[in-house]
Amino acid sequence: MRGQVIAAFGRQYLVETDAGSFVRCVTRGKQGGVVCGDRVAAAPTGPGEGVIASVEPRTSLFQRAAPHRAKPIAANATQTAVVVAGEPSFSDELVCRAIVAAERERMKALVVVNKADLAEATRDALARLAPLGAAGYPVVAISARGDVSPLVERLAGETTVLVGQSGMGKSTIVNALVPGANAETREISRFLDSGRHTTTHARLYRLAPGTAIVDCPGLQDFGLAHLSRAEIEAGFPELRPLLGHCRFTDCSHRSEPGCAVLAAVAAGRIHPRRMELLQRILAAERPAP
Ligand SMILES: Nc1nc2c(ncn2[C@@H]2O[C@H](COP(=O)(O)OP(=O)(O)OP(=O)(O)O)[C@@H](O)[C@H]2O)c(=O)[nH]1
Ligand SMILES: [Mg+2]
Ligand SMILES: [Zn+2]
Repeated sequence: MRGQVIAAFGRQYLVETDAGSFVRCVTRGKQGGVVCGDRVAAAPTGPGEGVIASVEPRTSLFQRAAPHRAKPIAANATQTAVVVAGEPSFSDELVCRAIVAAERERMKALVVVNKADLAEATRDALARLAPLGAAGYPVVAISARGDVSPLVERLAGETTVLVGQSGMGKSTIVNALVPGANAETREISRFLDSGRHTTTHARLYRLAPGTAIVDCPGLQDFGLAHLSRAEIEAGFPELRPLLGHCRFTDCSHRSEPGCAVLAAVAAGRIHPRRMELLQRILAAERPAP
């Protein structure tokens, strides 16, 4: 039988078959490496149970990575929605990093500012996200407790991964979008007395044929050790037309004469905060030899 992995917990996988049934699967031997969203072929081993025999080639693999350790998040997704909120506070560097990882996989990306009902904090959050808006990314304000329609418009026909720091309201958004999803949110987890991160594994929910969202555990960091210097630079779309136009081919865009990127910043065509984030990320992930 063929199907899609809709949840991955350790080495256990929940597979939704193309026929519409749910099968609890394991992998045999040292295959591993199965990710939420993977399309798989599985062999039944009992009622509602099976073994994953093979994984189909992926159209995308959204992942973060520490040096020598990849941390896959979701396979075959077409879009990343980074969820932030006015409260608790968020890191614009983490947002930027997640978007760079999405760009690497040719996925679309947008930022969702949740908790729009907290008006003052939301205004501040939107102001901090202005550089991303200027770079061309949609920035959509919603309240998971109220109106989520500005987000719904962006989801049609896509498989969207909801990522972000803990407590931003990803699972609350899922519950607003998917009747009966019952994703665990902070209130429920407090009640169950579980740990700090409310969501513990990625889970795919179908909204309509061809439209799905993936709820993920909260992230505290977003390593990009799997990306080259060039891939990190290309993760800033406003830089792409300039790359290769600096006087020196190995230009670091810090202080070199004839730097096309610094010229664009000086001319106000690139937001200085975006440059700052690029340099921070490059310094952390790809220190110059
Ligand atoms: N005021 C307000 N609170 C919200 C909104 N959406 C979510 N919250 C609250 O924010 C808290 C965190 O929500 P969750 O949905 O559990 O957050 P999460 O991003 O899934 O967190 P992790 O699973 O730990 O990554 C809960 O107390 C929610 O009730 C909103 O639109 N407005
Ligand atoms: Mg959650
Ligand atoms: Zn340069």
